[in-house]
Amino acid sequence: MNTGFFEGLKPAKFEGAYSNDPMAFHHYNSDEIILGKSMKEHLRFAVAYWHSFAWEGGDPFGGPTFERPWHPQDEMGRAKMKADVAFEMFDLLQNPFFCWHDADVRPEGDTLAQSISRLDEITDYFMSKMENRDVGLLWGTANMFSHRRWMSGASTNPDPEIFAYAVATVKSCMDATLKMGGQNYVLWGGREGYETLLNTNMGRELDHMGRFLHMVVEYKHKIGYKGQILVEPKPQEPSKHQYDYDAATCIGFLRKYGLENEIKLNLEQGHAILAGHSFEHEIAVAATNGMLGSIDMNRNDYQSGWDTDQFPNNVPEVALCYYHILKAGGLVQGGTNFDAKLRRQSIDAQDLIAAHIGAMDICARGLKTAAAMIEDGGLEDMLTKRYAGWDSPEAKAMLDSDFTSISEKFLARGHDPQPQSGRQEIIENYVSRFV
Ligand code: XUL
Ligand code: CO
Repeated sequence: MNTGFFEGLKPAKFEGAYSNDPMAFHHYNSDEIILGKSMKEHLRFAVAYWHSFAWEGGDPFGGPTFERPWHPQDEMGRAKMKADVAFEMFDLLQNPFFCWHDADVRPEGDTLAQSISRLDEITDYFMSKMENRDVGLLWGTANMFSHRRWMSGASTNPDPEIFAYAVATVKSCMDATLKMGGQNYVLWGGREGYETLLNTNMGRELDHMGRFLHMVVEYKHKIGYKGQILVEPKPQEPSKHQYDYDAATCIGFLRKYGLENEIKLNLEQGHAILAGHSFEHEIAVAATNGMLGSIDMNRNDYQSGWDTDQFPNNVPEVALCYYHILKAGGLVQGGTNFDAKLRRQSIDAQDLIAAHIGAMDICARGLKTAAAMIEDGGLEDMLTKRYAGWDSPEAKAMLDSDFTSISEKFLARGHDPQPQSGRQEIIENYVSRFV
């Protein structure tokens, strides 16, 4: 039975760039072929359960602004109503995937055993709804940051009993992800970090986190899970210092603990900004190290300095992200998860749908722009020319040589190399022609 939450709204259709209908797709045309694959296959959109259905619209200065029929979220009947509404939204958007944390989808039990049995029950309920629909799980994850038990961390908690609680929690979420055919399992370490070094043994905590991730990988193989294991970098918020600061830090950590062939990265636009990077920087760092897994697409408010998790609306930014994703071979098993929430004044059901339609359109424009730049080949040509000096056999041989021989030969040549323009403005103008 339909809940009626989205009453009056129809499945969004592609109507083209000049349509005046705010509830239609203007750019996202799921079956349109771009560089040999449909937009749907390239972008692999996912709805984030936490922001769309679990978040109640509170902020540090005020309580919930959303009044949803599934509130308060403390009872399984209403968790099922929330799931009914979620799948009604998926019917309207035709998004191929969604993502959840355990805490988004089921109320916390009185014991961990009860929480786990509720997760089993609700994920069975999801599966019954997925049977006759074209929607899958992009990733599952455990919320090990909201409840007070996690305040000093999960795998990095000074209390070994909390470490054990974290193991049992992640095990149950991995089991549910496998059961649902989830393509990835994500670990974001919201409280894997610290507030002050005065009470923190950093080396010990890092070793515990490394061992914990090894156990995740061991369990993955034990249960025959074929999905990707991903960690999600973020520099701070909620912890003052988070161990998974950015892509480069995570890669260094994964290499140190011998996990570089088992774990990839889930990168988020807003987290990149918090770390003082651009999103394409993070994507390029992961891609260049063979560790690009998936993306959380959103945007931050550049004025506030917070992780505001807004829906994306900046085509030039998004275009450069997809340019680097396409260059790296695409999202493959990953996807584009809208880790984005409404503003707290956007209280209507229609706002939720419109936010996703707009975000899907922005990503479609970004993808088309990126594909056009790839097809034109201008950026690649400029790179080829810039590094052309390295194509000569003498230059290549230098990389197999040593300091003494390179110095001697260079001095013998008596050459005075002249600086060459980086042509940044010309290249930026080139990019602007496509956006
Ligand atoms: C928090 C964040 C999380 C992760 C999943 O900033 O991005 O929602 O994506 O735990
Ligand atoms: Co995220």
